[in-house]
Amino acid sequence: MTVKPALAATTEWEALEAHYGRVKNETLRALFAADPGRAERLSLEAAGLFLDYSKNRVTDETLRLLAALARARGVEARRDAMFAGEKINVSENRAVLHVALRAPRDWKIVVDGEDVIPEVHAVLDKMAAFSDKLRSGAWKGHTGKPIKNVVNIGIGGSHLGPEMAYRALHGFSDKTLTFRFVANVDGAAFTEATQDLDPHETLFIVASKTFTTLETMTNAAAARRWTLDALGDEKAVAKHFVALSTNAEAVEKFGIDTANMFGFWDWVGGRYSMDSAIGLSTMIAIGPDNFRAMLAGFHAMDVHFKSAPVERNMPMLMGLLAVWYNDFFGAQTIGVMPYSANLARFPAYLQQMQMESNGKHVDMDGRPVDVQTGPVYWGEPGTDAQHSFYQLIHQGTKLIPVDMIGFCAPLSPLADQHDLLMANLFAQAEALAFGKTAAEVAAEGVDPAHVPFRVFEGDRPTNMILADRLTPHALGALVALYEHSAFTQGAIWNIDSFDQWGVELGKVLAKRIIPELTAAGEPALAHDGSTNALIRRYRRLRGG
Ligand code: G6Q
Repeated sequence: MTVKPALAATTEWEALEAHYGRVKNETLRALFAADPGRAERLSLEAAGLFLDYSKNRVTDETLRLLAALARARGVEARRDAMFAGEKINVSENRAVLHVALRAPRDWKIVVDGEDVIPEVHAVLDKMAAFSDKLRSGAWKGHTGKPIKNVVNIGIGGSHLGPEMAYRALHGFSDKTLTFRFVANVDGAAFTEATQDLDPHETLFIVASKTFTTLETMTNAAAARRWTLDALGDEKAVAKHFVALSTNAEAVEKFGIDTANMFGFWDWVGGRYSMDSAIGLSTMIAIGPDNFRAMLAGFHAMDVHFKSAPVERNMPMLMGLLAVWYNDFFGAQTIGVMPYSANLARFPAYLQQMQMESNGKHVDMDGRPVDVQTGPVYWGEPGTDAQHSFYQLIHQGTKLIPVDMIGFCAPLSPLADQHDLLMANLFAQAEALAFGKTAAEVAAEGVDPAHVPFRVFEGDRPTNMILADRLTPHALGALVALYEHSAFTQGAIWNIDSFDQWGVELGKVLAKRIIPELTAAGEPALAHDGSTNALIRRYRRLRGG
């Protein structure tokens, strides 16, 4: 394998640096005034999504240089390697094939000599059969009652996607069923999720790729006790527990019949797994047809990402703009503000996807990276966020590029309110970009002493993403857009976006402390002084 040159020393990076020096003080007011065709030229449609990226601090030259950077860094070649099933997750020696999870039956993707598409569809068919049975009431609990409650137990990649999708697609879901999502090992999470549920009518989905994760296994054990305390028969587990995992042996050991296990593969990363078996709760909620529509949305974006040239490639453009702000403007974060109450958990979902993927300090060859990598992603739905932290975005001293997401048709019957929502969305992007000058403030008759407080500098960049409606298809396309944007960023930085050693460490460390909290007597503690004192304090005060 050829070792890539350090990024900052490449011709393309140096060209961007020089260009940044020339354009950093260009204003969006001036760029728009000089170029009536800007909005039309700097926007595009793909997979049912519309992206207006004209309110970014870029010129045509910036975009040309960013595209040149993408080509020089081999983004397209790495993308093709991913679609071809090559082991581009080098630190784990694994293929990266979430794109296979939504590929149609007639696709072929070969990993280690085997076409994975038939297996993908076999699992989807098994999930569909199970979902239909559960939704129709044909799947009965141990005492013959139909299942009314579905509790997904999982954490991280086995939780955030299902929870996000359930809320996003609530309008499409079966309202006779109750869904709960338990992740935290804090017993309050399990207790509160189950306190009003009847064990006779409750199904637990234990979602864990490894089936060894402390939080999930602990909550699954609590669920098992909760079920057996009420039903009093080991055999009840078969009717009240299913598993989503790659680890059949551990599933069997837990006591779940592997007939009730829905599998996936090591080439599906946790944060890229909401469209694998991990999406079973989503499929039960919205039904197999809607789930397949969601997969079609993902796939439509995959096809676009795979085939569009860099300059017209929506995920690549979003990824390149993220690099532009992160590495040249020194922006530390990217805000994501969905103007949709249903997308309340979308920023949290994206946080994991982006930050676990690109929060890396060494490149693919194990050398320290020489530029800043993954930005912090964060956000909240608008309009709520406008009344909390938008102040800092508008008038603070930090540059925060913002992705704004809206839907043209409402899901709610309160259509007038949707107009208010969208008016706010467009107004915020306009205000962030163009601000308000001192002259404009003064012209409103404001006391001259107060004018500075009311000035908005503008030039706060936004991407505006619009879809027709928040449907399963649109959600799939939106998630895939961000997956491939993360991919593009990682390829530019030449980092492994698909490992997560930082998560693995945490999984190991807690195991050492657990016995020290509960052991009888005074255990010998060999941590640092701070950790030793915290453990002793906790032991003193932990109560019964
Ligand atoms: C995702 C991460 C991490 C993982 C959880 C749960 O990419 O690896 O968030 O999903 O730690 O892991 P299990 O599914 O194995 O329980």
